[in-house]
Amino acid sequence: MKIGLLLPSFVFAAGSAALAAPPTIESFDRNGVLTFREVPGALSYQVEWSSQLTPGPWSAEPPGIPFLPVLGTGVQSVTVSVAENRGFYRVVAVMSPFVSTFDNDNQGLRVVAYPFRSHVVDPVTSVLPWDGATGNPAGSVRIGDIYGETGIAAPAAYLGNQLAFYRGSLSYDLLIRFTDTATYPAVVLNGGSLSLYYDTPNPALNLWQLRTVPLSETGWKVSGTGAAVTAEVFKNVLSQLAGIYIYTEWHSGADDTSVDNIHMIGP
Ligand SMILES: [Ca+2]
Ligand SMILES: [Ca+2]
Repeated sequence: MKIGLLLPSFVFAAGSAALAAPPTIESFDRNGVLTFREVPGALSYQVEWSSQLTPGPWSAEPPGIPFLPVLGTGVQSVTVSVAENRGFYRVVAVMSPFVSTFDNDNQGLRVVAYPFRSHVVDPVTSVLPWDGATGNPAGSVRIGDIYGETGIAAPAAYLGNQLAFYRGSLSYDLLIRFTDTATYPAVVLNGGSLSLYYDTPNPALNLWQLRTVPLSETGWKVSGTGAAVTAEVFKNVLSQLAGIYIYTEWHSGADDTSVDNIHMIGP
């Protein structure tokens, strides 16, 4: 999974403006010194080139650079060839997916009390029970009817600036044992000042079911108003995530829900 772009020409490169998508290009001078800002969650970077902006194809073969390590310094510079009089470069981040398979513990997730179609800045959380006997395969988390609206919350490593996952997806396996047979918000992204929610029909009862939610605006709604979400708002929330919540409350009354195999992957 890769993201990011940069579009300066080999020769018309000086002071190229960065695009909105990460990793952002800070500068690209006539000597081929290309400086870009690193993104959270990247495993490595590569510089790709193409003779045309769209549709590519893009290649990391020379004069591209197939591997650049993460320096963790925020910004790094590399030198690329500007000998050729045509083409474009871009920097691509190879993203590390977030994965929770709950083999041995709850992996830092918490139970969260959240009004799933509203917004709370700092919701109440509590310890998430780990279930070594149940799972897909065994090892999962299991949540009862703890709060008025109950879900599970991702740990801090999933939060902050996760814009690099834009156009990726969040998926998980869910097993519910009680249902209202109703549509509820399956996932919430808390952006600090507002939340976005993604409605889905109820899962089937007593059956592990894979759910995949897009990390792009289509299908998401704004907390409180229920308004559709623009790309700008979605990317803004993804760039300052204060919470990711998976709904486990599919019944008015008792709940007993298992969750396994959470994957947040890039595009
Ligand atoms: Ca498992
Ligand atoms: Ca309930």
